[in-house]
Amino acid sequence: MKYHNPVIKGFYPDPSVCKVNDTYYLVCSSMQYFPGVPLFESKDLINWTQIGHCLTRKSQIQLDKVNSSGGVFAPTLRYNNGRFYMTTTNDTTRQNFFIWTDDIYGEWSEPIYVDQGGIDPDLYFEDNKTYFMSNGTDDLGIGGIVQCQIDIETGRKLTPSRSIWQGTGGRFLEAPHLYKINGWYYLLAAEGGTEFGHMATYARGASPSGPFEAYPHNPVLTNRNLGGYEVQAVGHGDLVQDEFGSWWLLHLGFRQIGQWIPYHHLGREVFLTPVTFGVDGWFTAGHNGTTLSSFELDHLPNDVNQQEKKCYTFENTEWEKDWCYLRHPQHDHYALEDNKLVLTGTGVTLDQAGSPTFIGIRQKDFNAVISCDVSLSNGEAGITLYMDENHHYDFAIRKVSSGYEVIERLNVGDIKAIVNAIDVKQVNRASLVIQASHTRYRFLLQVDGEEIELGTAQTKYLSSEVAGGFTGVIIGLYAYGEACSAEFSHFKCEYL
Ligand code: 6LW
Repeated sequence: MKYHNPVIKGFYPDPSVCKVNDTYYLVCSSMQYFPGVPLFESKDLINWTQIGHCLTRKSQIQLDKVNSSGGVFAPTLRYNNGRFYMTTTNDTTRQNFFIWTDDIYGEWSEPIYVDQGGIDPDLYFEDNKTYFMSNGTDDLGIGGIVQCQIDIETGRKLTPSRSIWQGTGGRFLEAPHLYKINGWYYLLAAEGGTEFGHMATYARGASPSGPFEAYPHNPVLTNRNLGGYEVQAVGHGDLVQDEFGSWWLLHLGFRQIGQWIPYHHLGREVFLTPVTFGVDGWFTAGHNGTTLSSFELDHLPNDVNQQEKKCYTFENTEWEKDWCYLRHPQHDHYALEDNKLVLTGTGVTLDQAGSPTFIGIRQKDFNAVISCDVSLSNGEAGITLYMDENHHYDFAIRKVSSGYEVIERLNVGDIKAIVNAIDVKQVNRASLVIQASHTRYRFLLQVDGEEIELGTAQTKYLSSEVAGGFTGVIIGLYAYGEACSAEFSHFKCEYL
């Protein structure tokens, strides 16, 4: 059976997975977007369905004013004694915390904070003990993967924080996950930074607190030596065993725009890579330690059929699952109906690290046709291809003194310009179409069945390599202006 990577497309970084009975559950980081920590389920590790988010209340996570790519960093999802736990970091306040639920399809608890620094927290449960790990510096000032024991009811530290492994010398040692497999304790981590030098490394020991011996052939997984290969930056993974006893790594990676075009704008996505344990107890991963865009494996059940949703509309998506806001929205500015959306603008623009009137869906692939009808009274409303407040392309209709105009605005760093505009006189509605490819977006106004091209813009100027940060392009619908009431209908994002 053959499957294609990524198994979850679009800006869904830092995956963590656990298996309960016959179902796999997976979470990802979400930075400044709300709700936070998208939550998925699967029966086969290949087809994933979002079931909600873990952070759905402002009391769980404070995102007001967090910078782009601040906020919610990597999470870990674990299950112990009938209870799910999700631990993560609010990187803006530098606080590690966890929440829990006894119903993964329901609400999660209020945050329980842990007084250990660093990022990428992990939980490991054994013999009524809870081990909490993160990267950073321990109480003796030693760096590495730092561990303490905590009271899982209160989060209180029960032991000092101690560095238990210092990695293999790569920069940015992070993403620790501890497992007990066949009598050995395995400590998996990431090194090299979440870009082209990214790696997965690991060590093993006879105790949950080490000492740990590094796998002799680290990194166990990296694409850093595959110059020109589309899949790059693989690392930051979590191990899981399937019902047939095979092991897998779900990890992040990104797809660059082209074979020799080292830019990515879709964000870091979720990849599935096979893992093999040797008789010596060490494991290897992937194809000679690399991740491929597809794997053909005889130990995958033949009845697994990889499905992919290609068309997203208002009618076939769910506002609270598929869509997201920038930080905390003012809900009375959003009228979310099954087949239309009415947005009320404010004075907050897309150029501010705030919460403009904006609701978005992750761009999940390169080639797409994005379309929506927009009508408004005042102000401005339309579609934005949004990486952050300094890197977004806006395709909108706006009120001007002579009536209305449709504009193409490019915002790339210090360059913020309306590069094309069409005067639509007294017509206060527009049918907007954006054609997306690997390298370009084309902006077309549909008038009486004809398409008028306003212009095009390169995808690479919305890439993480240009913008920086840890997110990916979000297809946003927005309204701006105190007196702006905008109606959106017939939204469709079709991947080709
Ligand atoms: C994540 C950490 C990282 O917590 O980026 O670069 C953070 N490495 O593993 C956000 O994705």
